[in-house]
Amino acid sequence: MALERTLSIIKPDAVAKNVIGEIYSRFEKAGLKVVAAKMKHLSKQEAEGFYAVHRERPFFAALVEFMISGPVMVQVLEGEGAMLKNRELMGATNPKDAAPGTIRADFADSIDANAVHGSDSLENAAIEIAYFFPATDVYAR
Ligand code: IDP
Repeated sequence: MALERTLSIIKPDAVAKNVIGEIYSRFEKAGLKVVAAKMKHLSKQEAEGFYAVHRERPFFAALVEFMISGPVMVQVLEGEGAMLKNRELMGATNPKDAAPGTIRADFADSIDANAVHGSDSLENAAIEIAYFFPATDVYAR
């Protein structure tokens, strides 16, 4: 497996629940390293830009409103197979379908407020990392 980087966001619901540390602990136990991180309250424009691929979906407006409802924690995770490993830790988009022990099964309340974002391909990971972090703010560890 190759060393990869992926973008993760702890969404406003999970930040409000005060489980940033619990989620970071899952990353670390799975062998993923945090190589960049910042807390940020997204503007409407930033959230719309980040989720631009979903612009035509019926849930787009609600998704943007949710993502700007409070601060988020944005991080770059690095590790062997980091993109898929993070997706496995997250669980299915709808927490009702998420496997037991996944982040969404344990911390998410609904498909709208589902605790975490994770890049779904390496191509998107590169785009999403660059959306939030200049290359100089991502650290080799
Ligand atoms: P993912 O976050 O598991 O990759 P995507 O399909 O990329 O899922 O959708 C992005 C986000 O949009 C989801 O995390 C969820 O918050 C929201 N979303 C997706 N599908 C629905 C839906 O059917 N209703 C409401 N919100 C949705």
